[in-house]
Amino acid sequence: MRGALIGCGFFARNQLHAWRDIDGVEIVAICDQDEARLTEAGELFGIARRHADAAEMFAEGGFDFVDIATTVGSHRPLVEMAAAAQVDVICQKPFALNMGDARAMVEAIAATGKTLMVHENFRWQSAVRAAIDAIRGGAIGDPFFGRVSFRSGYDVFSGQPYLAEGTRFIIEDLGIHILDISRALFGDVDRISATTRRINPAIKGEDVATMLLSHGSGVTSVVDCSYATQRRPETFPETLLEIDGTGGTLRLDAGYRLTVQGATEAVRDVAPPVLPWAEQPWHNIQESVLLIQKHFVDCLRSGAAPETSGQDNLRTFALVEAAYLSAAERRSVALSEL
Ligand code: NAD
Ligand code: 89Y
Repeated sequence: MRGALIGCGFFARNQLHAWRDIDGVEIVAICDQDEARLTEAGELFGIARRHADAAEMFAEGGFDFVDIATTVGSHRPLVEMAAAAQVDVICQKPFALNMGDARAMVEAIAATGKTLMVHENFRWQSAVRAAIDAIRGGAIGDPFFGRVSFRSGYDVFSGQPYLAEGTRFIIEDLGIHILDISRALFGDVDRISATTRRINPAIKGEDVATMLLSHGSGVTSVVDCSYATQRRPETFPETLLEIDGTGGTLRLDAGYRLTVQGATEAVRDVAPPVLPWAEQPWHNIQESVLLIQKHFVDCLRSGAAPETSGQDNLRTFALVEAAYLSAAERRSVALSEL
């Protein structure tokens, strides 16, 4: 399976490492408008075919799928180029700038019969996945309450300076993952209510968001995110969980400790492995990159739809849009409004 990757920036390095770890996959071409980044990635991963222009790379062809690892502004034109070239697509989050673009991108790939998956990797973190499996397996009966929480003071701006520049920050960048985990645990959402704050005066967008979700399943979940939380130990980039069900309770606590109290009680260390190319504390996210990319390849081979297909991700992305609308208008928002 031959792939091409567009966008050789901060995060793409993880994706290139992960592709190298998957049997039967080779990245045969890379693209970046920034010459220095293109050269650095090409040298590091031994990829000779390098393009400054994505249109030129698609015109030359020679690959089965494209991995779009650029920031959100370029996603729609690049997905549309991939549709015209009839290749499968994996695209980074946030998928789109708005719902209209997101729907158009899903339709463009659907018309080709190819696969479109959003790189929505947090639900693939092994600790989070252990909790999802326990809930889906009925370990605590039917859940009725969940708290899905990400609170940190980690400096994400030094590696990703653009995060300080946008008028939208934490919901669009990080909350999107945490909302997606809530969907993976409790299903789709009917209504959301959100408040936001900016605590860090050096950035333009909100760095605190607190969201209340009513799921169609009857679960109420609280999704809370902060990059303004100074605490020790620093838990970046862990998502913590507290879930009550009709038959017990589940907690994923700091330090990757999973406690399930159902018919029996079990406490497990679900810490992710540190892959040879990974570095702490990012190893948790880095392992999930390998797992989600393996899932993409498995789906291409079997013909199954990926868990976070473009179509599926419309519902996570809609939560982001609805949360901003709720915070701006100080009211709860039905997802049917979007
Ligand atoms: P970055 O700015 O460091 O890198 C993006 C690269 O894309 C840059 O080198 C830029 O020159 C290149 N680029 C932009 N438009 C292009 C185009 N049209 N053609 C060719 N090259 C182009 O950004 P990043 O921090 O690597 O983030 C990339 C994406 O990954 C973002 O959407 C971000 O939200 C996402 N991300 C995801 C995770 C995760 O865990 N899933 C973590 C970090 C970042
Ligand atoms: O961009 C973000 C992401 O997707 O995961 C963590 C991050 O790098 C900073 O919030």
